[in-house]
Amino acid sequence: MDDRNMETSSSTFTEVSSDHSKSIIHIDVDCFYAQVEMVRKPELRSLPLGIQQKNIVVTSNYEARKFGIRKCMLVSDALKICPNLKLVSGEDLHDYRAASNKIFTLLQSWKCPVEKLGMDENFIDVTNLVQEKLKTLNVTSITLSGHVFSEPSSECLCGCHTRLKVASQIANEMRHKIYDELGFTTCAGIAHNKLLAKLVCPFKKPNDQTTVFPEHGATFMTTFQSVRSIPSIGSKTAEALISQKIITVSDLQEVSLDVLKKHFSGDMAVRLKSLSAGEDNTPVKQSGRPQSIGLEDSFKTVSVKSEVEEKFGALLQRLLILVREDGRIPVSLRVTLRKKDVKRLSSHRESRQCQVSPSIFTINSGTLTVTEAGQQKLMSMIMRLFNKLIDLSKPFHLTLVGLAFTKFQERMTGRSSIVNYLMNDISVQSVLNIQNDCDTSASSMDYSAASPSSSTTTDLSDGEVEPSPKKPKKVNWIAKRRCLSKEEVASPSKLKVGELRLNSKELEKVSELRLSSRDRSLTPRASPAKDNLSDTSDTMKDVADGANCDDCPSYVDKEVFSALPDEMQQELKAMWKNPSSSEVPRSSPRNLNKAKPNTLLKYFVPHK
Ligand code: TTP
Ligand code: MG
Repeated sequence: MDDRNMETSSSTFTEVSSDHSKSIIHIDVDCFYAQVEMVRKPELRSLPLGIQQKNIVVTSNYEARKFGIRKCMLVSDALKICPNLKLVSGEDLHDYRAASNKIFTLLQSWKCPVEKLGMDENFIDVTNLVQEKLKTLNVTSITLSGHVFSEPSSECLCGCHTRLKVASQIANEMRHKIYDELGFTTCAGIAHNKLLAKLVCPFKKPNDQTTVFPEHGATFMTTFQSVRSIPSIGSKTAEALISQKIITVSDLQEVSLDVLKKHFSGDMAVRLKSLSAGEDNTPVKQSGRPQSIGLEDSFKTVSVKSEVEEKFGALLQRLLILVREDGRIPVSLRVTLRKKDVKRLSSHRESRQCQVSPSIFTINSGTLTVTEAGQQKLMSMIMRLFNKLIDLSKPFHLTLVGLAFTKFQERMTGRSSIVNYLMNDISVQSVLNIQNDCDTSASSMDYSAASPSSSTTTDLSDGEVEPSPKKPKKVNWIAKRRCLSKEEVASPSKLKVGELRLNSKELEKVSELRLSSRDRSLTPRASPAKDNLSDTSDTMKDVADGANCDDCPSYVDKEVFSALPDEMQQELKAMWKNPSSSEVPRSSPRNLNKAKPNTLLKYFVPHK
């Protein structure tokens, strides 16, 4: 600790640590995969049970843990210490994902923000719910449910003790409901921030809960022997800290901010100090659908290209099933490798990603599918990325390959968006033209914890920086005319892009019918375009007239125009009437390639 000025943990962070206003619960399912199997087959409950992926026991029930079975143990080692260990394959993640989703859905019934973290963990911000409950509770009678890391020495003036006690009651309620409705026992951590709630959660495992009060945050943190125990410290940061002889969380508390700043950015140094003191102001972000869907396969070593290709092929097959279940259209693909590197203390991953043309995917009867040819295209993209990551002129040794779709096309936007008309039931080949082979990411390192075997990574973090898909370079429009029946026109969802194909000449012309983002609202009442009309009554008349296109410009195909939904017709008419109502400058055919962000053009691509 030569290069370090000693500093007390509280000296720099008193301001942050005085904010105890939040009440956060972290819930983790006990021996998750094993419980899913035991719920499915109750006879497994009384047996020591291990969940096997390849030659590894990824988890085991608590009966097996009595024998010393630990997560990620080799099957051979596990059987040595527990010959009666019942092994169940955990390679198919379907039921685990389904159980995970059920728990997440159940937790949402408390109407608080729920952030899903991996398969079996959730953060719930119950701050508002606690406040609501406090209105009806007798404060003096509120007791803490479960355990406490350490009894508070004196009452905190901000009232956080009472709030956290109420939160502990809510956590208890949640855990009981999960058990009663889904059959899973869980652990919970309760604290005024996510960091402490997560770290205190396993304090009394299994099937119990623990609260840590703010005054004990820093002390609680000193119980962790490795800086790596802090969730946001990955292996790279840990390595950098260890190289400065900062090994335990206490070491991190003691090192001065100035010393840290020599090795990390200012923000990072401050963040590290805060974390070491048990401070964390990151919000619980309501989870939506995962930002990426991925799979990884780890193995002892693979050094031959054809074997790598085989591994990727198998991963791709499984990944396509996940993507089909998700339903969104991927537009970006990431390949990850873990190279065996004896020189480094820890293994490291490298990734590359490229954009994927949505035309690879089609939607048949609402189901996302990929043809054989599409799969081959994906495989060649994968191998191209692989070639960029590996210098094939030299020997290589891999211990993991991973595949993930990291960006998805949003199929729906705002209620009044023109996109809705085009995107409902859309046949994907009609959307953006995104280059297949454009590698957009520099080689990047991924320091998230490696899973011992195939695993699903549903990345929910904001931290992942991904390049946005490039805007279409070329936008040609497609010719096909068809007049829809009245019912079809009446139902925008039935108006598929495939039925709106125009010929390229027409499209060049129609492209001049700019729809600025401001003008996306299609109802005459809400449309700024309409607001600029000199004669509002005409517009209203047009609505009544339906597909009347007498005043359409000559180049507009009336058949095609009549197939558009009424609201879209109104908007187009409004713009023909008053071109200046649109903020977008009149585009020449040359400008077709530069479709404005919210023009119709954006939603069409060359016919393949
Ligand atoms: P954990 O919550 O780490 O473990 P667990 O729920 O099995 O046990 P605990 O009672 O200690 O919480 O992980 C959740 C699931 O993720 C686990 O059941 C199996 C899977 N898993 C892997 O696939 N690979 C891994 O390396 C680990 C640690 C878990
Ligand atoms: Mg768990």
